[in-house]
Amino acid sequence: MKTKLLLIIFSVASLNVFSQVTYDLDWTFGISGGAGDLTINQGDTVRWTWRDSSSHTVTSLAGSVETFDSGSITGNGMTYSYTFNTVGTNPYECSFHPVSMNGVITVQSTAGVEEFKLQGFSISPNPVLNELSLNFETYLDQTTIQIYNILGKQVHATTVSSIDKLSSIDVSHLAKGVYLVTVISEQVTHTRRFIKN
Ligand SMILES: [Cu+2]
Repeated sequence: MKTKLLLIIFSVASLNVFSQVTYDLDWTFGISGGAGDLTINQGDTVRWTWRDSSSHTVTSLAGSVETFDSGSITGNGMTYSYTFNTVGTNPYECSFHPVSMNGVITVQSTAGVEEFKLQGFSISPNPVLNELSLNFETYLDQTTIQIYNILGKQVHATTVSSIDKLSSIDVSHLAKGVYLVTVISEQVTHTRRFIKN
């Protein structure tokens, strides 16, 4: 925990390294009740893609911190993109179908938060008997760890909201053999091979 705090304080000097991300949302009937919701960072873009042939809009509602309106767009595969620069919430809807097409884009501040990108990782020991250690170069935000056997069958999957530089997985229950451990974080994927004894 102490390490994480120090990293955050240290990173205030490097705010501009934040990379912008484009998020994709399908835009069709039934995108409501949370399906149209996203939480993004300041400077990120949302791209809505029309998934039917009806006319729709992407229109911010009163109460949105930003004002945006695609106007009426018709055609499967058509898109509308908007880049969010203001921190806050943005309820929006299709003005033709407000009940069945709506959502909320929540924009988080990037101030004071370092972007910790997965830049690969090392594992030890290899071969492993009981506990596989994963060594990351940085602390990571939301991260998924998956283990696949040689046949491509997933035998382990965990997703955590944050992960320390050194983490371990209990693999004592796995059969002897060759496995792949895949780590996915912020749309970056890295895989390592290990042998379970
Ligand atoms: Cu619509």
